[in-house]
Amino acid sequence: MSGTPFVARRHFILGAAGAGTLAGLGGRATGAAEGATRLPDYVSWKDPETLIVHSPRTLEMKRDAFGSSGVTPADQLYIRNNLPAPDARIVQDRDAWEVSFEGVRNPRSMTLGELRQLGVESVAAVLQCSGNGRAFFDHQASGTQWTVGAAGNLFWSGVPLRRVAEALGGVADGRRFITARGGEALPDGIDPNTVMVERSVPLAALDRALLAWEMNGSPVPLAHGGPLRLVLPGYYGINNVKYVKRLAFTEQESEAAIQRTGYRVRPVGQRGAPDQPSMWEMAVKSWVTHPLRETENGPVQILGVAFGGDKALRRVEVSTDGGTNWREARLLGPDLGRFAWRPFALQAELPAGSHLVASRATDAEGNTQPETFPPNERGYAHNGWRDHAVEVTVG
Ligand SMILES: Nc1nc2c(c(=O)[nH]1)N[C@H]1C(S)=C(S)[C@@H](COP(=O)(O)O)O[C@H]1N2
Ligand SMILES: [Mo]
Repeated sequence: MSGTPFVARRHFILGAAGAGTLAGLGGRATGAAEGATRLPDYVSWKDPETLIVHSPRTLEMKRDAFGSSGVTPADQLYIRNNLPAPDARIVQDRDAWEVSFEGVRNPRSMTLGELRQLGVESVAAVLQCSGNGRAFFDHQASGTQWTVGAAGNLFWSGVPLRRVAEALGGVADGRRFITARGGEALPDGIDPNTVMVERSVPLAALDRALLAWEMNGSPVPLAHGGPLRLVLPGYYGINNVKYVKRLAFTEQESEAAIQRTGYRVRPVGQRGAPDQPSMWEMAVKSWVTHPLRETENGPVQILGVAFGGDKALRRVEVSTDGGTNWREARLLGPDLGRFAWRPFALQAELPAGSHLVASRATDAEGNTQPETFPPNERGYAHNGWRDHAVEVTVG
């Protein structure tokens, strides 16, 4: 990479990628030469240089912003809100936040202050939107055109949900799902089921569910679900309900549209229905984060991130010739556990010309990312390695 300072190259990418511009929303602007990126007020504390603003409720992290130290800084983490975030007053007195617990033997509400006394655990986990990679499908799936940046690796701490259930007499008989509802204010005059964020996951997830009040060492920011968020390591983002207000062990899945028909994997052209697979456990995935477009002739460190999803990560391989030859990459830093991602590096020599640089991860059960991933109506769950590869030109 001699000759080209990293910063200069990065700015080239920023300009070429076309940072989203939102007029009239207020918030922080970069003033930098590549054009102002305006952040909505509720996320004005984020780093505009590292984010693409798709809409006021959907912010994506730029591909060149993923570092190689394993954790995603809060101010670079993507944002996905189905509804406007609640008022900032809810994080003024965090310990007063109340959650109602149902489907336990002794149902009642508990405050965050009480929950803190029940127990505490910490976990590193990938948070990834179901539609991360949607932009790589050819069928123009509706929804935000995320490439790789609707994902991050975070440290969470909070109380294991199992401890809370135990403190409330245990899960009631016959309950098969954990159902969590977000604390957003709902518009008047319409059926709540059509708009509310309420998700159900199988009760088996109780062995990993955390009610988290801390993210990366700080109280969970409102934008990321503070004061309290349900964290389900290994499950897609949608199940990680922010500002959780009601937590119920239920016999059936939620009747909310976001559960019944939303986040269902089905063939292109079909409507969502409850008998189709729900976006629950994540699959093995990886992507290259450097180099992305151009690099100098000579040795280069190919960098990226890889994770097993619901399973631990076993290995990641890199190809610089479009998938003909693969070499195992080195996993960097500490193993942060089954649900975390791992940065990887491979030193390569890239001769002048054009190279398709790809990565391909394998989980602990031997599942490897496929070369291609079949389209589905809403463009969920893409982990095909070819579409995630980058075309690098060496000058
Ligand atoms: N209450 C609530 N929880 C929510 C959402 C939401 O809109 N409201 N969005 C979900 C979706 S689709 C994703 S991908 C993640 C995004 O989390 P983040 O905004 O903290 O990155 O939160 C999930 N939890
Ligand atoms: Mo999402």
